[in-house]
Amino acid sequence: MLSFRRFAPVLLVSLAFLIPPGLASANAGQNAGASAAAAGSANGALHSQRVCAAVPVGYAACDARVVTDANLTPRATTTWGNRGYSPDQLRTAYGLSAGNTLTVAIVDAYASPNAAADLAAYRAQFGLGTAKLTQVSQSGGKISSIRGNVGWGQEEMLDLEMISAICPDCPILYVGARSASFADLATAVDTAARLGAKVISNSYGGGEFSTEAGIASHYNHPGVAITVSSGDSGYGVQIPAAFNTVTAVGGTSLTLSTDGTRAAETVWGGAGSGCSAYIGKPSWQHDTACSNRTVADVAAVADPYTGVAVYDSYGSRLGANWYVFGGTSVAAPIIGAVYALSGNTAGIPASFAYAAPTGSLFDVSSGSNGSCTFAYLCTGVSGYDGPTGNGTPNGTGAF
Ligand SMILES: [Ca+2]
Repeated sequence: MLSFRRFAPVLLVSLAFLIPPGLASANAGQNAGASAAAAGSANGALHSQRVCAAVPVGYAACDARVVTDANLTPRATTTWGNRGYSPDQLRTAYGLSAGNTLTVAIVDAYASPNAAADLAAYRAQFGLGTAKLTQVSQSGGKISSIRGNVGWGQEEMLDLEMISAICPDCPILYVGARSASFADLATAVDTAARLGAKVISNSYGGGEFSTEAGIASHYNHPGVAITVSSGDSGYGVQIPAAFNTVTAVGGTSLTLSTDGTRAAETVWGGAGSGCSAYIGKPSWQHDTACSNRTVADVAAVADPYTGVAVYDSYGSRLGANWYVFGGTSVAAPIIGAVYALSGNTAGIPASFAYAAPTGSLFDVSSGSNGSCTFAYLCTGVSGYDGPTGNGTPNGTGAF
């Protein structure tokens, strides 16, 4: 009896891996439905776990979530096995093909010592060719001066791999901050711009505070598209997504048709949205419920239960290096790479989605990330809404 009790949970977890490859999309669809039922609770009945610890004001946490078993142990496998969307699936869903190849920077705290090797393994699995990867510290020095951190290291791999998935030929610059303080992360963003990146993707955030405008200036680089995850805690706003010179990227649940095109895309219950407490409204935003900056501008897939494949060996055991990740940390680099494909980063690129050609964005119009006084701030509605902004990519025309 004792041995049965000990083995039963293991059996259940093992069975969960026996989903036939052909059912991966159908499985994602089922999961999306269940996730919608648990809207507003990123820790709902289905299981995923944040990979970065919560932090005090003035610091950031990464916005990545890993799919886990019922005990919140990450579900890791030794092969991809069609678990989590592949580069081909993401590009097909969003109508993307080869395009421009602007240099994309990723800014995160800390660094994974296995980053180059793990990125090579991911790209080999999906036939993406050799990465053009450069890694530097927040001051532009050696990446070896930046210490490792498993949670942030997984965030780094998610970011590097999403850029690779959407724009395989884009050079990638990784800039590692020496801590998760906004002071250090902001320095890393300035360094990324100084070193010539035309896109800077940021998949992290922290609570707003009254003197945050002092940080905001570091996220203002005209001529560079700066994408930022909107957060994974449902309705509510965090920085740097709240800064009005960045493209705030919300999150969706994405399901695919049998031909690989988008079957449905709805608001992910964990996506952040709402009105900034301190940052003024940019001239291109015209929604009426926020007198200040409204989050978000656009969106992409973020629901862990319709999540993406990620390869990471730094946080894994026994060679089980394939994971499924979600969080708006997935969405920010996807949108960053779409800007790189478009080749257009003039001025403040966050404004582009507000003047997008007809049909160049998919208008998400269902789902919710919480409750709010003005419905569009926390609900997918026709036209602009908080959780998904102006919508998700249909090609690169809106970017
Ligand atoms: Ca909408």
